[in-house]
Amino acid sequence: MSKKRTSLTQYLVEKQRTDKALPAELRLLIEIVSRACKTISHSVSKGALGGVLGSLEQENVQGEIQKKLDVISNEVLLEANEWGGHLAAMASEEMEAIHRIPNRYPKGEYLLMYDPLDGSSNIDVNVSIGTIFSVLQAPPSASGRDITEEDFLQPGHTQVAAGYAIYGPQTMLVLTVGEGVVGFTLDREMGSWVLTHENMQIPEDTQEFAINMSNVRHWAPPMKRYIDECLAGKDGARGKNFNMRWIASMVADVHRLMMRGGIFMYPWDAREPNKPGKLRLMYEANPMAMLVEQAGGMATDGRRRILDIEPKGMHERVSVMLGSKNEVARVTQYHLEADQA
Ligand code: P6P
Repeated sequence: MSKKRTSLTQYLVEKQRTDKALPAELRLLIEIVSRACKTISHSVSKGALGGVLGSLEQENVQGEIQKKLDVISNEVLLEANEWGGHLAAMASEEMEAIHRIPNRYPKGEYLLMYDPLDGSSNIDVNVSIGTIFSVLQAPPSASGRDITEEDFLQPGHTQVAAGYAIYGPQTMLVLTVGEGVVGFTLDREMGSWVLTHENMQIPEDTQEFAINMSNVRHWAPPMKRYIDECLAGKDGARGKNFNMRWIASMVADVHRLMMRGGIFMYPWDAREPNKPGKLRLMYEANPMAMLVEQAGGMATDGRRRILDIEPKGMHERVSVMLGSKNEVARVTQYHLEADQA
């Protein structure tokens, strides 16, 4: 008799029954986002056969050339979430302004932010990419009026849910509603998300780091100090060897450390000294930081807990160091020591 498999719906319904009940509208939101990710997975997996590869002759708000699948994925999430009555508004990496729910539909209390297809540079070369999402509650002061961008600008510790879908050899959905982290694998034959990872935990120690080493000459001294010690291996200060991975797709690099530990870093660098980093706070760093902390890891910008950062803008960027707690604590300590020097 094969092991009984729990679907995402059953997992969420059972969550609704626990003491920290999962609100019905949040459950609906998660189910709708997960269904949209199935649609995106289907488009991504077609690749060249679906006519969805390649770039458009247009840039997004980040000044990046948009891939066809960036736009398709963004539209899938917009259309999936407009009519449900669970959202007050949405925001996306691919859209400059927030997207309010049209007046023809009922509005709910949640705010959804997402990067519809992160790692776009990997789409055309068949390397894993993903969708990242973050859920906030609209502030009570917003009731009875139009949602504004300011209503989204809440620190990451106020998120009520966060997750990502990774479109790789398997399509997986990794999710937290604030009570640990669970992973679901897409059963393509049944078209359902099946619970396969009931309690994802990040080991506190690791010997594997992820960073784009081609930027080493641009880093600040404490970042160079940490990486130099990793590269020095067992004959150096750390007394152990390290391995390096860099997929250049945040979802894939973070999923690896969610599964086996590791530290992921995208630090400040001198190429754009006025920007704290490349990655976006609201819909990349914050959701990943919530997942990592819920799995026993740590997430900082080199100095501060990411989830405590008070956002100033929807597309604000941030330096990111997250993963195995003891390594993130060490590289953060090096930054703080450098500030004191
Ligand atoms: P680089 C993808 O474009 C992304 O935003 C993240 O998914 C990824 O971690 C990072 O940028 C890769 O940046 O500079 O190595 O190409």
